[in-house]
Amino acid sequence: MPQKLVKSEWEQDKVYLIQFPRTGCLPSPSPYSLKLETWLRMAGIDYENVSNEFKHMSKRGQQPFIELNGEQISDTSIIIDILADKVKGKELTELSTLDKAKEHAFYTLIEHHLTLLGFYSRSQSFKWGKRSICLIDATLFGHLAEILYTPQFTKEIKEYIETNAQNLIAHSNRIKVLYWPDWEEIGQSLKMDTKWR
Ligand SMILES: N[C@@H](CCC(=O)N[C@@H](CS)C(=O)NCC(=O)O)C(=O)O
Repeated sequence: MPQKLVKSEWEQDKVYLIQFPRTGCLPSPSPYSLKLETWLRMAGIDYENVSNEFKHMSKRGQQPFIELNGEQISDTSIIIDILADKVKGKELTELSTLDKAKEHAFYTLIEHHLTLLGFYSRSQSFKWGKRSICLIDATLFGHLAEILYTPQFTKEIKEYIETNAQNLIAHSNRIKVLYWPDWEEIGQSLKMDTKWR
């Protein structure tokens, strides 16, 4: 049975990003939402945020998900794959098969084993196309922001990053400045429709 749409009145080709409400520390408490919204901004895709009010979940029982042309699509990897194909040739360059394989390996490792692999991959100078840079950067940022910009219950992980991976801190800060100029405003107002460019 098709899912009931959260956004029942929608515009053709507009991406509706359904995710948790904003929080004071960072735009989303979910690394996957932060990853996806960062990626949408990097890819130059026009989207509108919709709060899930802590109750609307995808058919997988998770958030974030998108609604596009009356259809729900869940899982950030699938969403990004579909949307990347739509904007191919515009903002994101196509990859060779070998680069796709490398991208997939690193992406999966970051997504599932987070930081160490992230540290490693960012310290190498791969000549990847913009498409994989966006995906890996957004994924890494989504996960790292949850550690770097929030109070932690234990200090070990943040201390480890500060001691061993200043490059990653600089990298996250750069993404924050470039793609999240509305970060402070979001934290203060908790608005989902702030202007960022
Ligand atoms: N693989 C999914 C992961 C999404 C995910 O784990 N979302 C969490 C929030 S960070 C969630 O909705 N959890 C609710 C639950 O699993 O009950 C994706 O990439 O979208």
